[in-house]
Amino acid sequence: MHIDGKRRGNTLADTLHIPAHVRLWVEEIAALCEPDRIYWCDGTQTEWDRIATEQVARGSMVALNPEHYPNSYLARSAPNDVARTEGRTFICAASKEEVGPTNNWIAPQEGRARMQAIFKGCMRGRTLYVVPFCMGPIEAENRVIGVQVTDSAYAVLSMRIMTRIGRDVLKTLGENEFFARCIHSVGAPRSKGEPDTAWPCNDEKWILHFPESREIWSYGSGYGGNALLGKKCLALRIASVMARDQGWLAEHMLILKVTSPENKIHYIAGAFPSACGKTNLAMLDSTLPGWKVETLGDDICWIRVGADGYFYACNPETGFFGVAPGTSNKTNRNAMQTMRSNSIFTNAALTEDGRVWWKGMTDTPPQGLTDWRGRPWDPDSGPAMHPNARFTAPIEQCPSLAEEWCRPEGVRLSAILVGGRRASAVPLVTEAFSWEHGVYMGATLASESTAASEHDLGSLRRDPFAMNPFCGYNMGDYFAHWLSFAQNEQVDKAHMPRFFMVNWFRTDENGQFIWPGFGDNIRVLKWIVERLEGAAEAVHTPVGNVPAKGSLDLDGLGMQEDDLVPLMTIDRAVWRKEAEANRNYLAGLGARVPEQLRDEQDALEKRLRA
Ligand code: SAT
Ligand code: MN
Repeated sequence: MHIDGKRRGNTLADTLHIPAHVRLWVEEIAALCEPDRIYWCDGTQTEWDRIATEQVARGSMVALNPEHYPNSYLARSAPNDVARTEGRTFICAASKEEVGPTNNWIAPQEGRARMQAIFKGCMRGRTLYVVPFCMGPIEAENRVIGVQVTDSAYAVLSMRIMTRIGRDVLKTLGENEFFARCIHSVGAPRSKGEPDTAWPCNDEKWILHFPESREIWSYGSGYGGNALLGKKCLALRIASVMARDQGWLAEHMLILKVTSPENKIHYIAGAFPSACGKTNLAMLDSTLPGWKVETLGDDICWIRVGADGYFYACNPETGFFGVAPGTSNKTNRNAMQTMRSNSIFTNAALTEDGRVWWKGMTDTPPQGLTDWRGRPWDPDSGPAMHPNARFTAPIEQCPSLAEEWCRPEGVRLSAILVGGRRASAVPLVTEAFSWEHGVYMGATLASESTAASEHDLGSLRRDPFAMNPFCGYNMGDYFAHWLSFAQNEQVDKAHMPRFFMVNWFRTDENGQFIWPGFGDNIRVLKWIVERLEGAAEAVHTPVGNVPAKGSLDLDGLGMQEDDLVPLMTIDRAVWRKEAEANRNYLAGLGARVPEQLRDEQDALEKRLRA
């Protein structure tokens, strides 16, 4: 393909099927960003190897020891580019009211004008990579195709792990067929003509979403959630709007498969705010003989109602972008195995023999670490890795992967979990009374940060369905959308997934966790499955059904029935406060919170008074 004399595309582009409307759009973006070169990605291993080698040569990545981590790399970010920047993330819908109180808003026209100005010439001296990608299996009817242009090689390499990219995606995209336009730049160097640092980024960051045109403009950051635009930006923020309009759900949920000793299979999705062990639960290593958990996804779940009226879940990604610190062979063996090759590590510490390290991986740090800033580690100068150090690893390498993980039609959902980190009040597991009650549980979901749970309980962070940073429209409308499925004619009401609230984090008077968690969470999943099958007993409480005495399998756990009492008791005084806090929270979300949720609120308060 030919752009102009100076900015020729790679010759590879000649061998790709590039629909004219994609080519034109890329030309338009290139004219704005003025890169030195345009490169169309075909998504092959050869391409990945070459780009990675280039990045190592220019000091942007470190090749890890191939004996321990074949074909894997460590990247170190700029110290001011280590996480998502929610304060700089905007939804450019027609009105502020439409995005609601949980989103930042800029009017679309103003947003566009700003992006045109700030992207002008921002890629000078760099390569513009074109990454055609697909969220969901390519052959799935409801996959979403996007094209990301980016000047970040790290983003290109990461996108190849996290999504389906390249030749096959372009081949399936028809002439004039819709694709999500995703424009990303790490931002111009601060002073003109300045050479790029190992991790270029800009102090000024803008993450803009245009839900109407399904378009994303991201400037100034190379970090995962800001730069891999298929993930949070498209598969959650934009997709949540598409889902609202088209009658499906784009959720921040894991998907797992539970198999019982009798070979009964259930698929379960789960919404958990960050730092609640979502990835660990998705890869749970069962401690109950005969009970098996397999993984389908750890972050994003698209849910659709099938022609048969059941709910079908699908993970639109192909990789994990997981938090590294705390991950070890003790806490998550499957994750450790998954990232043993073909992976990218970001802001981890480096050992003398070319391996990565983070807190929790081993009891004591190895000698001679290089810290995440690339300096010999001095324990007095802070942790060796960044607390948000990440691993990016292909899902296919996960030992606990369920073979049907990428089935185009998805898997039939039996249950939906919602859970946060709660030192008090919330029982180990609570079954909702109804779909509406379950939506209420999701809508009022809250979590304490680790630090907060040690000190005061006041700093409870609200995170409805763990979607607070990811719902691309008004939260009240989002709750209404969830509720609408109970009235949806397409839905088989007898087979809707059942809601359960879980909490692995309740502590005793000494601040110690009461429940062992991790692999023993299978005991809770077992109870849930047995509830679904009408086998396990439950006790009715004002907040939902909790396990009856003897119904939770404690075999081999070393805990007695009495030890469970503090995990299951509902303290009415505490819960009246909890309910009041819920009421205030919902009120703060404004007038679009549906009446039906207020009814659930009233009903809860009434049950607590009775
Ligand atoms: O920080 S990211 O959005 O990239 C990942 C996450 O929060 O799950
Ligand atoms: Mn997430």
